Amino acid sequence: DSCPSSPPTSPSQKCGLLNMTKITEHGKKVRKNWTSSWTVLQGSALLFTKSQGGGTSWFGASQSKPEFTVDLRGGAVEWASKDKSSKKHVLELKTRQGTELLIQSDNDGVINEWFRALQDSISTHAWE
Ligand code: I3S
Repeated sequence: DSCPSSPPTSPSQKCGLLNMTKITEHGKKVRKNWTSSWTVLQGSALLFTKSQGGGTSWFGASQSKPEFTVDLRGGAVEWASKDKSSKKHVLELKTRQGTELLIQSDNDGVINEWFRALQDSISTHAWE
């Protein structure tokens, strides 16, 4: 229901508002910069767009270009260890391209759903 434009039968389609920061880019550590991003999972692609003025609607997101896209194929997702962040409910996503991201929501139900969706996408698209 948070992704009105996607077919209800597709498990790897999900979107929502999450906090996100890169921690590594092309294998090099980068400075954290937490931003609130409208996040869209489409098959093996994870898209982040800047959320504008607290607007969380799909309509608003579909009009802004993806700020950043991650290819999940060959990647891995796990719960971030305590030393990675002081925040609660943090996922660590590693891509085959050497990018590491932290993804966070204050809502544990929300982050659990994303954990499952990302795992599902990674295993579904593993052999492409
Ligand atoms: O892993 P760190 O360095 O403790 O991460 C914190 C910093 O990035 C901090 O910003 P600056 O030190 O660049 O001003 C952020 O405001 C914090 O949110 C970061 O820590 P958390 O634990 O929130 O991920």
